[in-house]
Amino acid sequence: MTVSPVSLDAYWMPFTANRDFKKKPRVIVGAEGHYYFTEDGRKVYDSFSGLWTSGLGHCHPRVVEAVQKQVATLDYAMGFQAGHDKAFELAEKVTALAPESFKQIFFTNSGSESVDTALKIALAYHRARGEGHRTRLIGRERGYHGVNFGGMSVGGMSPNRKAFGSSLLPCVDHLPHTFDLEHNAFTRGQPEWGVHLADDLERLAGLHDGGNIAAVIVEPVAGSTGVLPPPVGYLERLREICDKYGILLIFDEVITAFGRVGEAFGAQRFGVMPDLITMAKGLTNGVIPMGAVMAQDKIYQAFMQGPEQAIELFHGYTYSGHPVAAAAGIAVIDVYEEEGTFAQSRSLEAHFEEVLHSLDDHPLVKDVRNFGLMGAVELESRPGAPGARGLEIHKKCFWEEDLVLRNGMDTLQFSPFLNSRPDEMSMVFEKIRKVLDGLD
Ligand code: PXG
Ligand code: PLP
Repeated sequence: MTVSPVSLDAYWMPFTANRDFKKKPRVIVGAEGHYYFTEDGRKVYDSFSGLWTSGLGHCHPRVVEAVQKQVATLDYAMGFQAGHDKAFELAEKVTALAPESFKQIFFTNSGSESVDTALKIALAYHRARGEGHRTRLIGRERGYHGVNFGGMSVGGMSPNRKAFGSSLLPCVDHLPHTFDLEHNAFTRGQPEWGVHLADDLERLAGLHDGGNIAAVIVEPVAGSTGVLPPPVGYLERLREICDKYGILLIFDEVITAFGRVGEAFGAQRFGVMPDLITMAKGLTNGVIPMGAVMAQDKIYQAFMQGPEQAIELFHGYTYSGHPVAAAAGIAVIDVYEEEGTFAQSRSLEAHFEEVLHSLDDHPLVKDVRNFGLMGAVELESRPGAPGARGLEIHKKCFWEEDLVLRNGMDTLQFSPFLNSRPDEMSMVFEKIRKVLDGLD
């Protein structure tokens, strides 16, 4: 490190090659708008808007002001058997953005907590209706639903499950993923091929009896695995099969909510209504950690029975609805509305698709895919060294091109700001081509 005198040893970094990173750390010390400031005094462009989090850009003055004000007014308030104004206000604002049948929202502190909360709500909902035998949960291969035990169990990322295999939840199955280069390579938007993969849910319903399945959870567009948009008709088909067997459909919208796919929620963009929606990231623009689960009214109402003094759902976090996070969320939604962010995001899709797919012809590129303002460029791996090429590009971009780039192994991922400047979007891909050209 060049500026801070501190040692790097104490911090066990998340999802990071700690030893490699600490040899030559890439340290960010500030941010404004679309740029980070590095410890060695450079200004670098953020091509991932945080970690899919910060669609409005960094340190938006409206949000900064709201947070500063709130932390000096009410820093924390007990949230169990007590409430505070900002949590109620945010709940109303988020549900107002959603389709009408979503009327209640439960706050958490992250996407992982939101997923585990949604799974618990699904199980408890069936129990409240006298169908406590519905315990089976269905996820999807290559799905990412966070790192807690529930989310990891329904998730389908093999490296994240490997060390924990024997401790995952029982009664979980997975639908097949929709990635298939033979049919879907270089697709722009939703692939035409693959709707039949949803029919695997029929097979699982046949195997276990659909009446034993509690819920199916999918990301409307799989994000973390490297952007897999749903095949045309796929989400509709899942909804149909869930309806047929009384299975709840959960959309994990931790990435896709709040403008990432040009609407408040992916559910609206695809015109498919799930029963529960999880969210995080864009809920506060990443400024303060916060997540949530939004439920269709019928689900909340199913819990509202029995003695009125009884707690209906034995679940909650110390920081559920945290006042400072809620204040950030309120300010962020105000900005989304005032600046027309979701429409702006939608209007940038065509240019993004164009510049992303400008890499289609590069000899190192195996596939390019996109939906909304989500994009991925999958590279040929270096023989015997999967992930090495992706990490090398990430480092070259950071040190030589003043560009922060996200790579998941050898897949480069893109999450442009929802208010990106088209020329900056173009610049990102010009720089990446230059770096790719210089690789062996
Ligand atoms: N569900 C989905 C769909 C996610 O994308 C989570 C749950 C977990 O959220 P938390 O807040 O617990 O991390 C996520 C998070 C990447 C990347 O590079 C993706 C995520 C997180 C970090 C990096 O794609 N997704
Ligand atoms: N562990 C202990 C010992 C606790 O007392 C609590 C909460 O009171 C938790 C874990 C859960 O923490 P949180 O509510 O922040 O998720």
